[in-house]
Amino acid sequence: MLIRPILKYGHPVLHTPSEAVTDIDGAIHELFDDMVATMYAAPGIGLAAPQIGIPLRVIVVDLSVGEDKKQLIRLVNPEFVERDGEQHYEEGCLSVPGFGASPIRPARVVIKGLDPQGKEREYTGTDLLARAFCHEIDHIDGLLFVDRLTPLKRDLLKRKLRKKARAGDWEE
Ligand code: QAP
Ligand code: CO
Repeated sequence: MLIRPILKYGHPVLHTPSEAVTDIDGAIHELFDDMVATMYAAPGIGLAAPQIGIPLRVIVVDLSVGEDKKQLIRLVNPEFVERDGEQHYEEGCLSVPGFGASPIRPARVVIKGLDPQGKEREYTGTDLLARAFCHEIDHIDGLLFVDRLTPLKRDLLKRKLRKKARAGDWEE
């Protein structure tokens, strides 16, 4: 179980769609362990495999940040089953540290995927959990919250982020 470096805005892996997992083998179990350790260490409430440089469709979410074991969700190949309503709250991302913005997200989502044992699981999320699911599925599609803003806000934020990426200036 290793804490992995988190890639920052501008790294190509973050901006490219990830591949579906075909076999849930020991390497995937190790990936889950590393992702959970990295998320808790950050600390964060969600992480996707491309954020640690692995271009696979694997996500972890834990709104309790490790306080409550029952809240840890680990999914391979997650996809949407339903999306309803709208919410507009500020969100952030461990790959875009120090910046926040409010993309429009569904108020409620149902997603399905495979758990670490390969069993199909379905989760319903509202509010923050819905936002976390959307945010992490965006990551495996190569999208960051920045890409979900209105053109004006997006261009302004992207200009700041490109400047930071160029300066190699991500350490907080
Ligand atoms: C994804 O995000 C998410 O800027 C998880 O300086 C986003 O854990 C889930 C973080 C929206 C639900 C709603 C961000 C930490 C953590 C920062 C995170 C920062 C330090 C973000
Ligand atoms: Co993120």
